[in-house]
Amino acid sequence: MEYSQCWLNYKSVKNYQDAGLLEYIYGIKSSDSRDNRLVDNAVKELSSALRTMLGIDIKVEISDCPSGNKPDRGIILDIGGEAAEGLHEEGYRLRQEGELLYVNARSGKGILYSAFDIIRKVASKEPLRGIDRVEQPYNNLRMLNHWDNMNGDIERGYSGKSFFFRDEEVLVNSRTLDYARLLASVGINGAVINNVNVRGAASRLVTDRYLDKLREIADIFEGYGIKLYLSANFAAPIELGGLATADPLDREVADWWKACVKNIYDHIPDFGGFLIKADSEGRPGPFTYNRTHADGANLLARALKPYGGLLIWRCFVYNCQQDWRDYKTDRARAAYDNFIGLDGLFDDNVILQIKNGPVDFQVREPVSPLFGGLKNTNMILEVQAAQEYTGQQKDVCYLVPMWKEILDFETYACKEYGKVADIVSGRAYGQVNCGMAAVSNTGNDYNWTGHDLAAANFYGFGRLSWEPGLTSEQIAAEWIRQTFPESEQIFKVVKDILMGSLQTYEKYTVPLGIGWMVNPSHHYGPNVDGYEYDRWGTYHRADRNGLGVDRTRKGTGYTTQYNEPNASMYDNIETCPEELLLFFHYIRYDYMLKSGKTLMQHIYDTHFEGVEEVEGMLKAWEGLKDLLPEDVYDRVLKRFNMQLNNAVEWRDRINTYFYRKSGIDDEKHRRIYY
Ligand code: GCW
Repeated sequence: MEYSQCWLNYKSVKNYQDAGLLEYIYGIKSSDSRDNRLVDNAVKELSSALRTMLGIDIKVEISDCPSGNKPDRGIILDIGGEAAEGLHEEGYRLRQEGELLYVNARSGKGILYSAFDIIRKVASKEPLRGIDRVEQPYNNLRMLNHWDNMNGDIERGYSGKSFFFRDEEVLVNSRTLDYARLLASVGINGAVINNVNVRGAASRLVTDRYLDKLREIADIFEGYGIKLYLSANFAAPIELGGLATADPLDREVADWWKACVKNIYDHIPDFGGFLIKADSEGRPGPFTYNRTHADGANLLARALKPYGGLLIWRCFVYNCQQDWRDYKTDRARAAYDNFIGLDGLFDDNVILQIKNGPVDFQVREPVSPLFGGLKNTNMILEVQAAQEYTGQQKDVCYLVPMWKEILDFETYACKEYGKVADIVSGRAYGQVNCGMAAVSNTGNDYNWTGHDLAAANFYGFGRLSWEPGLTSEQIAAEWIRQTFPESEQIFKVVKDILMGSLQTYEKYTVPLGIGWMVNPSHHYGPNVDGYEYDRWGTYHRADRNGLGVDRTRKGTGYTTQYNEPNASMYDNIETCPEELLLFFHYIRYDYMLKSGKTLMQHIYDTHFEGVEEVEGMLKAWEGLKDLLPEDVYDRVLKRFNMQLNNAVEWRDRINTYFYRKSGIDDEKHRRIYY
């Protein structure tokens, strides 16, 4: 096999109590051919999974006639009917009655999602008898963003090369289908397949040069309920169209985009829309023409509108030419400062895509104040499954707990629906075009995600975007049960490793929310001053007395971007959550934390603990040697060894750096390199 099937690599499930309900699958066709394709795929997935898991013969029948002779036992997959009334378009009802398991949905998508749900339940040995549940997605948009380049490289990719592009060509092969299956199995319904930094050949993806090939991908996606999106180049009218300008208010520019979009839909009727990174890190945008980001986004949105397309516009806009001597400019302020004044000015098919934090996917950041700030704008929450700053898929770091914290954050924007989960799902302000996106952590490695355990983030993002109410433990448990052979020991060890991994990573890397301290450009491993005197606006400001950035009212004023009481909470050193203390305040090394430790002692202790915890994980993994497939065991073991080296390097560099700055000894007299 060229590659693994991740969590769709079905294993035998012994003595499943409700197997008797599953021996027969009866699918009812609808009048819509697209729905029927999805139902066909649902039946295919379900029957092959059940055959492998339960080791029984599964009989399948697909009927044209809703009132035909239904079986008296088995699974009935039905679009429409009373039971589907009032459901979300992608939702379904799962109900057992007698010897029948009924699935009712409003579309083929609902049927497909129910199939993977049944598979999940069987893999986890959850009972089906007695079930009567409605499942529907909390977010309408559940997307992955690939930062894949057309030469086959992946920006911030840690799992091999792209499986969408190579040598400036679009790839369509068995991976495309298996990728679609993986996405559908966790409820993801959109994928942007090329990097937001659109350069060179990637600019031409929107042209005839590539559209036929892209249509093949879109077609495979459609059978699994996924829409294809592209990142586009804002300067395309100049680069491709030969126009003198890309000014969003220029008539010819608008016409160029209209023709471009029409041509895309002529080839790909199910096309989702564009994702745009503009005026950010050197990418072109409306600022060149003294236009606003609303002008820029609406220009493209209007071209997409007649076809129902969406225009997703990123808020990652900041000055990346800062002077480190400038204490007033604060990169953390940038997204809010650039976009809050535009609230309400975007067309209804524009969505602003906002990174979870104000800076850039660090291991710990506060939630972006645009959530709770914007009130009349569609939003997507962008998180990064690719572990750029969280161990690059060499170190294990289960990110679902971080994403949960973000979704649970109370913004106080409105009474009932103030949580980030309610804002990005559109509940707070009654919006439809909203949801979540993750920068994908996949590539063409055998296991798709470099680190086998990083697949839990791929899986977990999908599940969480479908249902943010799931707990991190539940998601981990589901993933483990579907990924590994049945064994309580494997289950316990892997679950403990995953659940502790983010905290461990945070302990041995950057303290209390300050961020960065990484090697410039590739971002793996410690380099405390790596960005300190650079232009990127990412400073820790450490001196002999303390460290941290004063982002209070008296400092950069960033705290004022939050609603009350959050603004005051962060502003006051006493009420600021300690895990974010250095993000918001300059703190002396001898400052006493609530734990009764000084800041300096906290830094020493967490760094020693972090390494010990990695040693513990490595040991626990070694204990699984005889239970796991050899290749899985070996791959992960290798990564744990890399992680241990990384953790030791972080511990020693951080401890030494701050010892040298502060001159304060470790109370426990452990080894610090003076
Ligand atoms: O985190 C930074 C990355 C860039 C990335 C950028 C972005 C795609 O270091 O590699 O570019 O964010 O989100 O646009």
